[in-house]
Amino acid sequence: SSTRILIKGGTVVNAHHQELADVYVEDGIIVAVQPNIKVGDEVTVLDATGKFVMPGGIDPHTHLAMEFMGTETIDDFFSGQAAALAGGTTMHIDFVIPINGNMVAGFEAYENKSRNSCMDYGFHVAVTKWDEGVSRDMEILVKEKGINSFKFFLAYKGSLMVTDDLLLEGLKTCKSLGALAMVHAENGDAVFEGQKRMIELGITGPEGHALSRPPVLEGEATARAIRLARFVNTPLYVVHVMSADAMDEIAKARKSGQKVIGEPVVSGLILDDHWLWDPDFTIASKYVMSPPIRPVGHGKALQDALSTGILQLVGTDHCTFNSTQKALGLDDFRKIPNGVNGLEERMHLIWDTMVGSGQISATDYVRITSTECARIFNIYPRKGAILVGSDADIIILNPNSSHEISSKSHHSRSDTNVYEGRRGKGKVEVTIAGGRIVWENEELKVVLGSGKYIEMPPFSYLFDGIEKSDAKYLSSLQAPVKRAKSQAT
Ligand code: DUC
Ligand code: ZN
Ligand code: ZN
Ligand code: ZN
Repeated sequence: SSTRILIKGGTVVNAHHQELADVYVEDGIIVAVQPNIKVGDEVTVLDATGKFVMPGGIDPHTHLAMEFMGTETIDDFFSGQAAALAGGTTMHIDFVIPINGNMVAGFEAYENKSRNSCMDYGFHVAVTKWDEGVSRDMEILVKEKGINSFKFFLAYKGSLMVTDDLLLEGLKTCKSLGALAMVHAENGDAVFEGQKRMIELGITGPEGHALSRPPVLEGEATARAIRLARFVNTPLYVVHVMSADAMDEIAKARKSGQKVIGEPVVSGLILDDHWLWDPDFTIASKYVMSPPIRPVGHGKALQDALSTGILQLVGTDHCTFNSTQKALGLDDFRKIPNGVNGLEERMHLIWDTMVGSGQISATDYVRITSTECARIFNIYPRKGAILVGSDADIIILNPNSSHEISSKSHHSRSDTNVYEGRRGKGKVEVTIAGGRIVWENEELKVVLGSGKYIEMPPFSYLFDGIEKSDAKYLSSLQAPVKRAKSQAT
């Protein structure tokens, strides 16, 4: 049976343009975008008068069903995706963590975890060690498995962290495969030292987390990764940019023409670190993530950078643990599982904070929540657009309605929410994923197994011009200095 939906009378917003138009969907694909589309009675009609019709959100950064810090995230692919759909996100890209360094085995494990998906998804794969097996695995993942990005952790010494020699090998291999290198930019050795310092001072609570890994360590690692990517001449994607320090490095590199992408996350844009000083451990510990949520001022600087194009897209780093899991670190902040929620809240919070406040337009909103992600990971215009032929991943947002966030009503399995009690303008009233209405009248109607794995091809637009600049560099080396033979005696 075919599903046919007509969305009537709304303002259709794409990253490049907005217009009053109807949108007609058949069998999961957008087949018409124009005013006054006429259809028969077998079609489900949604009235979007006075509302915005936009591409579903794409979250470039989530961790569902991840084993981490001695436990596993409370949201798996089912609960995480259901939460996402209720909040207007219709695709996410999760991070495959290798099994004992084995990336293909890790990928297969994530294929299993995501088997019953109710929305479309893709994967990045982390690189956590280096040998010939790794470069072969990277090649298999790019050429056969639909992977076009690899993440390198410069923090988490002793588990996920990579050293500079490994990062350099990884950057070279990414470049040769047309894959995008991503970095978690904090100096892991210095974080380790900072943690020791706090414990020696007797600071064992959640505030020690913030104090042990200050912005300067994020700035250092961001600068280092950017410079090494420039040395290799390959594009770089900096995940979860949390500080002005890191953002300044990205701004400088972009100004010089280097291809560096910066991804702030909702928590870094909106929250500040005062929560970590809360006397109630349950409250303070829920804000523990890495890099840490920063002091007042950083969030606004990141918002400004997003609105001026220094930063390009917004993720969440959704990585949820309930309060009993967070209590693993009751006596030692180093054992608090790192991570906050955001997958369900991202679209609402960014609308309220950035569009509701007048900082950006609706078209910019679509760009930073959906279109830019699709372009970077090379799946545009199938994703990230309301165009004829695009996948029918669509939201209807009512700008005149409002929304309150609470763990009592959210769809994540977590018993807490870092945005508890927050009210904002704008409400996603309908979510259409893969041509199905999955969220309407505050009700989820997800279909297990309907989510598709989206293969992401290599060599995105970020690789344009790299061959040419390499050739220019090489030819500049091929004019050796002429020295007289007689001097060599
Ligand atoms: N940071 C987090 O807070 N959680 C998951 C991994 C990470 O880098
Ligand atoms: Zn990270
Ligand atoms: Zn505050
Ligand atoms: Zn992450």
